[in-house]
Amino acid sequence: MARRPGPRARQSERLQIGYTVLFQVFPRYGSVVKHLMSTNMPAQRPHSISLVLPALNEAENIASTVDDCVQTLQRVARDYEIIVVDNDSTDDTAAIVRQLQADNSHLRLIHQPIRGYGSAIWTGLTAAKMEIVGWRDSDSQYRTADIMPMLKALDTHDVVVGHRVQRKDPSHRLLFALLWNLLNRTLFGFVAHDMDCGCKIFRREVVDTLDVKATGAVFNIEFLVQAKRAGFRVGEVSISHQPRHAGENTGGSLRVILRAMREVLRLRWRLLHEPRPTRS
Ligand SMILES: Nc1nc2c(ncn2[C@@H]2O[C@H](COP(=O)(O)OP(=O)(O)O)[C@@H](O)[C@H]2O)c(=O)[nH]1
Ligand SMILES: [Mg+2]
Repeated sequence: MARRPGPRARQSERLQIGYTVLFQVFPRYGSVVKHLMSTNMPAQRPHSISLVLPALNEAENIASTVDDCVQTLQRVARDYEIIVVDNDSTDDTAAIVRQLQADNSHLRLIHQPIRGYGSAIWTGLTAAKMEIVGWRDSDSQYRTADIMPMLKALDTHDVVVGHRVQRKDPSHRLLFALLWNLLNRTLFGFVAHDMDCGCKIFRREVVDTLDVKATGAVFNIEFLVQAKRAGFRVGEVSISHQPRHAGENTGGSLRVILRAMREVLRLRWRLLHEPRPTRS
């Protein structure tokens, strides 16, 4: 005997019909509503998620970032963990995380002795225990709620990268990003529009398959290039971006930029000789 749909299913059916009518009559407004629905509604199939937060001297941001993560992960995940990876911050970043741990057993703190954005993220990813893994920067530039449409995109992709369509960084950073993306596209072919975006999620199989060696900012590039070489499907979703309100940007310093240029050329050379990662 056919079972009557529950109230949740009926509500979702009504929304779907309403949306279809709206889309037929006003295609433009329909697509805006579709976008809002996909970003505001919790994912249909909750997953278990590990989110890594690399943090270097983020005392002013870390509590609000962790709170932002908790708000979203509680809604979309069956189980979750937030892993803050700190590199001997000279401010109170680690002490604040320890205080927050008293109220949240899902929050972990890892000390990574080797400095570097990439090594911090890789340490967090390899310590992660859940089915879906990802990272977001722990400054205030991202909204964790943006991972909702990214989770949906994981239905058809293995790796989902955020795309900061309206990136809110100083103009010299935007110019550098343009040249940087051009260089990477020339060296590795197209992988995603915004390879450096500090918000990415993927299936755990990706971490188990790859061995990403870049320890600094080029980690973003190597991670995606290696994922593509291994045959993983890389997709992207538009996300929001805010100016940094507190703490210091590290990505725009001349030292970081020069190191990134050197590292990315080395990466190109290394990949000529390195076999493709194989999926188990
Ligand atoms: N653990 C760790 N985190 C880092 C390091 N460098 C940067 N971060 C973090 O990585 C994120 C991105 O850094 P940010 O300076 O905002 O980069 P930008 O937005 O590209 O200028 C922030 O959450 C930083 O705290 C590092 O060496 N170690
Ligand atoms: Mg930042």
